[in-house]
Amino acid sequence: MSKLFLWQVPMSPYVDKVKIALHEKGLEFDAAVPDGIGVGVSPALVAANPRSEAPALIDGETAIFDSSIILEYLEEQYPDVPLRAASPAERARARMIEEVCDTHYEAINWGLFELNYFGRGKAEGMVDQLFAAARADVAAIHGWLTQQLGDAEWFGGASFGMADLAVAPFVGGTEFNGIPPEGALARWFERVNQRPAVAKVRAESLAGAEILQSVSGALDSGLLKRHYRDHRLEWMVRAGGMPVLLAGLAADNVRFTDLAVLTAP
Ligand SMILES: N[C@@H](CCC(=O)N[C@@H](CS)C(=O)NCC(=O)O)C(=O)O
Repeated sequence: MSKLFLWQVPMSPYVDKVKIALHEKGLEFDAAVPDGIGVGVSPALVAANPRSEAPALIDGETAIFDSSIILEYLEEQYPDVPLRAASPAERARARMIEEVCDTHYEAINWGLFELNYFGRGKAEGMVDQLFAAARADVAAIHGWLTQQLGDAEWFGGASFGMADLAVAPFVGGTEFNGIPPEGALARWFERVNQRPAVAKVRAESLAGAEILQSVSGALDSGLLKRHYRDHRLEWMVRAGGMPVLLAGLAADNVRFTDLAVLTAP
């Protein structure tokens, strides 16, 4: 078996989901950050992922993109340490939790990063309003996650599993942006961070986050265009940030998915 390889970027919850699963399964892998994320296209990344996003996993001749699809692949290809629950109903529940985190939850964290690290909303005087919207949405998502957890120790019930690794990076991202979890969710977050795989990935993510201190000027200099994909766009509009979005489009530091990338050389 050739060694697995993962394209990664710092502070990506999607990348971190995959890394936690790889460590939990005891799979060795190399990882690298592609050139040209955020502007331009890295031919090496696009060869593995025509969407030009991390994570992308390379396993010998097989290249896979999208964290959820990668997790399914790992579970099927490397079943020795299973991370899925035994029952179809529990598996479905874990997938629903993952879906909510990948879409609605990620969009809020995205907004928080925009405000905290990319200076978005200042020129329009909208920072307080957008923060308030983000706080309210975090409270809603954390409330829902707390319900999902119930009295159980893990999102997967009695044992750690896919749902736990699918939630942890997002709660970490929110905490990094100044909104820590509370109550049962906070106790779960403490527990989950005691797992060596989660702790290792979190430490690497936080170390990678240092780059954020130097990126605030990247939007102005044209070095970075932020990808307003899917729910991120919805979040900004719903939070009242239409003027922020329009300013970003005018300044050309906001971008949408470019389908030409699918066939980029
Ligand atoms: N649905 C994808 C989303 C992956 C994604 O959005 N990755 C971001 C990093 S968090 C990325 O690589 N963006 C590329 C860019 O901004 O150019 C997944 O689950 O893997």
